[in-house]
Amino acid sequence: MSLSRRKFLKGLATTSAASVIGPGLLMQAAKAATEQASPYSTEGSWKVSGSHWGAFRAKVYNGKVVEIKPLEYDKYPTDMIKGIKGIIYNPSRVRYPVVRLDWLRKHKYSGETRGNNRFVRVTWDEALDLFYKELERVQKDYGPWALHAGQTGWRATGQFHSCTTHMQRAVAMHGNFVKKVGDYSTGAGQTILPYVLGSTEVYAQGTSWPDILANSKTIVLWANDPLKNSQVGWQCETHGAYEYYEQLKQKVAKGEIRVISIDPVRSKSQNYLNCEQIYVNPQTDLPFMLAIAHTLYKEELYDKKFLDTYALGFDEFIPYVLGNTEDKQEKTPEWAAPICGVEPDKIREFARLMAADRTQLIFGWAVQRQEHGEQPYWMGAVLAAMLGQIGLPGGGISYSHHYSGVGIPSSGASGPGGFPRNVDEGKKPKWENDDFKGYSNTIPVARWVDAILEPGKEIKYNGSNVKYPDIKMMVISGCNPWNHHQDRNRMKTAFQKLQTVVTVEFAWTASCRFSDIVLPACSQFERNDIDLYGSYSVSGILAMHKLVDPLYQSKPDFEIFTELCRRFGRHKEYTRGKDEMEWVRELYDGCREANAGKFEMPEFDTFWQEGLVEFGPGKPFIRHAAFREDPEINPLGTPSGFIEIFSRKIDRFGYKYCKGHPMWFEKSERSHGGPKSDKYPLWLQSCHPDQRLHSQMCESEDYRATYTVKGREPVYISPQDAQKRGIKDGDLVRVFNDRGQLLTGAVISDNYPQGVIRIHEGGWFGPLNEKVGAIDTYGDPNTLTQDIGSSELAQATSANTVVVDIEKFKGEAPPVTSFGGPIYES
Ligand SMILES: Nc1nc2c(c(=O)[nH]1)N[C@H]1C(S)=C(S)[C@@H](COP(=O)(O)OP(=O)(O)OC[C@H]3O[C@@H](n4cnc5c(=O)[nH]c(N)nc54)[C@H](O)[C@@H]3O)O[C@H]1N2
Ligand SMILES: Nc1nc2c(c(=O)[nH]1)N[C@H]1C(S)=C(S)[C@@H](COP(=O)(O)OP(=O)(O)OC[C@H]3O[C@@H](n4cnc5c(=O)[nH]c(N)nc54)[C@H](O)[C@@H]3O)O[C@H]1N2
Ligand SMILES: [Mo]
Repeated sequence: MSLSRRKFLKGLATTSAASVIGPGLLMQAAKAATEQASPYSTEGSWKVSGSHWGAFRAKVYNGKVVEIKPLEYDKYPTDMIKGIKGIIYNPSRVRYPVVRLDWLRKHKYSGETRGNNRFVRVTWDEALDLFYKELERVQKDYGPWALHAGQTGWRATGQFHSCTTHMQRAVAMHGNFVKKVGDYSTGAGQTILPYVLGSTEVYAQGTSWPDILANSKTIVLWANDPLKNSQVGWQCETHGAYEYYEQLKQKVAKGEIRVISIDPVRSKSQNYLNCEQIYVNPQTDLPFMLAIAHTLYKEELYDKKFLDTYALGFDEFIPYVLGNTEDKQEKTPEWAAPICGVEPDKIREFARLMAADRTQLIFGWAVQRQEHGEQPYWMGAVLAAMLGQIGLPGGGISYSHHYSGVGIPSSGASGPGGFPRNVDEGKKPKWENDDFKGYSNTIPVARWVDAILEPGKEIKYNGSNVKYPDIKMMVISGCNPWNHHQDRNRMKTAFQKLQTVVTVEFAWTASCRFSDIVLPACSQFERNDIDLYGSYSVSGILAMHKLVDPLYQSKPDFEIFTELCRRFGRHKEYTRGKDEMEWVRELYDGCREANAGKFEMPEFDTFWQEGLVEFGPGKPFIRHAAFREDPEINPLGTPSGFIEIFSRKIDRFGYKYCKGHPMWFEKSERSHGGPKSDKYPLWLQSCHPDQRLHSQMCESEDYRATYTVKGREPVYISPQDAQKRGIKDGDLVRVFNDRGQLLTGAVISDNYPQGVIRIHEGGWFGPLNEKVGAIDTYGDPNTLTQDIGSSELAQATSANTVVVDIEKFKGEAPPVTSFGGPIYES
C-alpha cells in the first residue's frame, strides 16, 4: 500500500461524518491479489485506464503496452478487452497528416476519384493550413449552410478528450455550420415516444433489476439481446448488469420467472438464459402486437381502470383493431399469423400469459431501426397500457435495459463535466454569418446524404419542414460515416459532389479513404483523461492514465484543434489557457465540489494515483412510479400529460406512414413473402457486433482473426438456406442485391431461421476500388442496406429494411482492401 493511500484512509476515518458516504477506492483485497499475481513487482509499470469496453490495468514496459487486464472491480469483463492492445498497435493506424493526391494536385476537387486511397504525406503545418484555408473559403464563397460538421458518433470515452466536442468547438469558433438532430441508435424511438409517454424513454434510467427480479413473473425481451449489447457502455462500462443476468438465469431455471424472447433469431441472451422464444418473421412485430391487443380486448383481459385513469385515445384506437375503420380488416390472430409467422393459438396464449401476472416488457432498439420504426414502440406502449402495469415494480415497459448498464441502481452522485462543445458565452465565431439562405440549419441525422444529393429539396419531419442545405464541405471526427450510414454506392455518388472532406482519426477507416485531408489523432490510450465509471449507475470516477506517448506523428485532438484555432488567433480562448492535466484536474475538482457533503471524494492526487473512486451501492428506482402514484401531480410530458394511445398532434400532421395511432404498414422490402422477396428471399439483419463496438476494434488484428472467416467478416446463415445454395461452413460467399455486393465468409448456425441472415454492422468497408458498384471485399452490411427515412415523423435510419440473396463465391477472390492505411504517393 502506498504511503499516500494509507494516509488518505487514515484521514478518512477521523474526518468522515456519519451522514457522509465514504469513498471506496479500489477494494483492498482485490488489489492485494493482483499485486501478488504480478503487476507491481515485475518490471514495467501498471496503469489504470478505461474504455467503452470497461476499466483495466495496462502493463507498460519500455514504452510499450505489453499486457491488459480487466480492473478487479469488474466481475464480468468482456472478452473484447483482449482486442484493446491491437487498437494501439496495428497496420491501419493513421500515422501522418496526408492529403489526397488528386485533390492536392488536380483541379476542381477531383470528386470522381475520391475514395481511390491515394494520398500524399504533408507536414502538420501544411495540413492545418489547408484545413483552415478550406474553412475560410467555404464561409466566404458560400456560407454556414455549405459546411456539415454535425455527424457524431461513438468517439472514445473520456470527459476531457471527447473528440467530437473538440472538433465542434473549434469549427464553431470559426463559423456556423449545419447540425443534426437525433441519432442512428434510436432515431424513430426517441421521436415517437415523447408523444406517447412524454419522454424519449430510450435513454432513461429504468426500473432497477433487483425490483424486476423480485416482482416480475414474466419478462419479455422484445427484439433485445442484452447479453451481447451490455458489453459496451457510452462511458466506461462496469458490467454490473451481468450480475443480474446471472440471477435471472437462476430464476428461469427454477421456474420463478419466465423469460420470452420475441426475435427472429435465437439470441445470445436466449442461449445464455435458456429461455423461451417466440419466433416472429422479421419486421412484422406490428401485426403480432395488434393481434395481441385484439385478444386482450375480446377476452376482456385488459385493464379498463388503468386506461381510464392514465391513458387517452383507446376508444379511437380500438375500432382499427376491430376492423371498423377504412381498411375493414379485423386484426385477429388469424389475420396476423400468416404475416408474422406466429400461430393464432400461440398469439392468444402469449396475450393471456402477459395479462395473468406481473409482466415486464423490455424492448431493444433494432426493431425501430427499420421503415415505420415508430410503430412498434408506440404499439408497445399501447400493449403495456392495456396490461395496466406501467409504474409497478417489475411491470410495465422499458426501452433501455440493454444499454450502458440501465437498471443497475444509480448511486445518485454527480459525474464530472467535460470540455465545452460550444463557443464561450458572449463570444461570436470569426465568421458571424448565421444566414442559412432559407436552408435548414439542422437536419435529421440520417438524411445528410440525401442533402448532398438533392440540395434544396424539402422533406417533412416531426411536424415541420426541412429544406436540405447545399453541403460542399464536411468535417468528420469521432464517428465513421462510412460505417454508420446506409447504402455505400449511394454514398459514393454523393461524395463525388463534395468539394472537401476533412477527417480527424487514429484508425484509417473508409471515412479516411473517402476524405481529402486526414489528420492523425492519437488514440485514447495516448493521453490522460477522466471518466464517469458506469453511464447510468454512476458507480465512480475513473482515471484514464496515458499509457504511451502518441504514436507516429499523431496528436491529441485537443492539440490539433488548438493549432487550428491558432490560425485565426483564438487558441487561448479555445483552451481557456489550460493544458491537458489542468483540465483533467479541474473536471475532477468540479465533480468533487458537486458531491461535497454527499459523497466524499479524496484530493485529486490521491484519486489519480489510485485510479478509481467508488460511490458505493445505488438506490432502487421504479420507472413511471410517480406518474402512477398521482398522474395529476406528476403528469407525463405528453401534450395531455397522459399516455397517448391516440395522438391528436401526430394525427394533425397528416402523415402517410405515421398516423393518429399505431398501425401496420407494409414495408418496401420484406422477406417471408413480403415485397421484393421473390427476387431477394433473405432478410439481412445488421445487428451490433458481439466482438466490436461498431467499427471500433475491427482494426485490432489478432482479435479480428478470432472471428473472421477466410479473412472476411462472417455472415451467419441457417443450415437450410446454406444447403439450398450449396454453401458450406467456412465458404467464401457473395451477398448481393440491386444496391450492392460484398464478400463474406459463411458461418452456418441453427440460431438462424430460414430466410434470415446476419452481418454485424461495423465491418470495415473495403471497396475493390472507388467506382460505384465495386464489390466490398470485407463485409460491410451497409453496402446493401437502404437509405430511406423511417417515416415523415422521425426520418430515422431504416437499416433493417433490406432483402438480399447469397451465393457461393467462385473464381479468384480479390484481397481484402479495408486495412493497412492509404497508398502513399510522392
Ligand atoms: N446497417 C446498420 N448500420 C448502423 C447500425 C445498424 O444497426 N445497422 N447502427 C447504427 C448505430 S446505432 C450507431 S450508434 C452507429 C455507429 O456509428 P459510429 O459512431 O460512426 O461508429 P464507430 O465505429 O463507433 O465510429 C467512431 C470513430 O471514431 C474514431 N475515434 C474514436 N476515438 C477517437 C478520438 O479520440 N479521436 C478521433 N479523432 N477519433 C476517434 C474511431 O476510430 C471510429 O472510427 O452506426 C449506425 N449504423
Ligand atoms: N457488443 C456491442 N454492444 C453494443 C454495441 C456494439 O456495437 N457492440 N452498440 C451499442 C449501441 S450504439 C446500440 S444503438 C445498441 C443497439 O442495440 P439494439 O439495436 O437493441 O441491438 P441489435 O443487436 O441490433 O438488435 C437486437 C435484437 O433485435 C432483433 N431484431 C432485429 N429486427 C427485429 C424485428 O424486426 N423484430 C424482432 N422481434 N426482433 C428483431 C435482433 O435479432 C437482435 O437479437 O447496442 C449497444 N451495445
Ligand atoms: Mo447506437
